[in-house]
Amino acid sequence: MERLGLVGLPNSGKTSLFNALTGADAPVAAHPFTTTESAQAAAPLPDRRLDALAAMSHSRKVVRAGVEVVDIAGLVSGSSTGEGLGNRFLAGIREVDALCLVLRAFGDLEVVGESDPLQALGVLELELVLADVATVEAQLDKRRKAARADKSLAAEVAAMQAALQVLSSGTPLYRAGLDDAEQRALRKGLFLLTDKPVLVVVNLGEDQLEQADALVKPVADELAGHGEVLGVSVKLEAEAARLDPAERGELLEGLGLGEGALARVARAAYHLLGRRVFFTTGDKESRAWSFRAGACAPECAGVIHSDLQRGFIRAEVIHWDTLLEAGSWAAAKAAGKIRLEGKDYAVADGDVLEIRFNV
Ligand SMILES: Nc1nc2c(ncn2[C@@H]2O[C@H](COP(=O)(O)OP(=O)(O)O)[C@@H](O)[C@H]2O)c(=O)[nH]1
Ligand SMILES: [Mg+2]
Repeated sequence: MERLGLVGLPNSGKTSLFNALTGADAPVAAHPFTTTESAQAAAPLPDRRLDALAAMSHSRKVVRAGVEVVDIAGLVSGSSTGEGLGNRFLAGIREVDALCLVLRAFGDLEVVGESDPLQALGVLELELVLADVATVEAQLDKRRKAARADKSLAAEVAAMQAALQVLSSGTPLYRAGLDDAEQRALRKGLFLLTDKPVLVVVNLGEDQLEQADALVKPVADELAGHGEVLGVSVKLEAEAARLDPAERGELLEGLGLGEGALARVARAAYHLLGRRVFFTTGDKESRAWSFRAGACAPECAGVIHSDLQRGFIRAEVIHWDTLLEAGSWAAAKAAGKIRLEGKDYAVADGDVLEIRFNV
């Protein structure tokens, strides 16, 4: 499972968000370092398409896709040089696949800390950038020497030089628009922090819901499309998450929050990680399977079981909404709505599959 790391200043609401996304019960408190070790848990991906398919098939079981969320211990100004929990947070960040920056906008006199999301973004990015500068500088000379003997390392050295130039101007690599080849070259030899894709949660107070757009916009403008920015009242959503589904729906709809922001955060994270889902559905279970964006039918079959990939013949495919309209697999088949696809078919997010195979 891919891993999403929550990163933010103390008391920004990371642990509250972690609990709300994962249904965990980690201690939340107004102290700078309540969390000293990284906690991790799976966040199921809410998916109304899957719920609808399960209802159609009268499935006895529903299995969701998900991402692993990691609550990374306290980052403060100066962390890159050992302040606060120092380098411990850096190690935590190196191990995740994408970052979720949690920026505090809520005001609360009882909770120490600033309520300026743009300023928090600046502090976080600076610490991450400084740590990356140190990593690249420590390796660049060694690689240059190695590249003199081994010409195949030239691209890697060039990518490192380009990265160092970006970082030295204070810019995180996720803002630099590096091309795929450069990114691959960097990932080969270095464990950087800012080369990961980024999602930003602006943590709004319950009293700030009406100003949400005004509070989110400056952060979105600052990132200029290099990361998705979502405004979330984490505390409110965390409280809602503890209710049963009917009550939760009522509360969120009543506040004009629709299905709630947690579903949006989970989905944005999922897409950020380059993951998509296809479904299988039947009376035994309806299930969302996670696959790599762009994968073809045999690779997707392999997500279910390696035998299905090895012995892949064809995939029976229908998009989830077409299947729902038909009312059942049998009805869709009778109406000629089920397509037969071969091994070059690129599976789409939301496809329902049945694999024909022979081993
Ligand atoms: N008023 C208010 N308090 C919040 C909100 N989100 C978090 N808090 C409080 O801020 C404190 C720190 O939250 P926590 O999730 O532990 O932050 P962390 O240090 O980033 O993990 C706790 O007392 C939370 O109850 C919010 O949206 N509104
Ligand atoms: Mg915490």
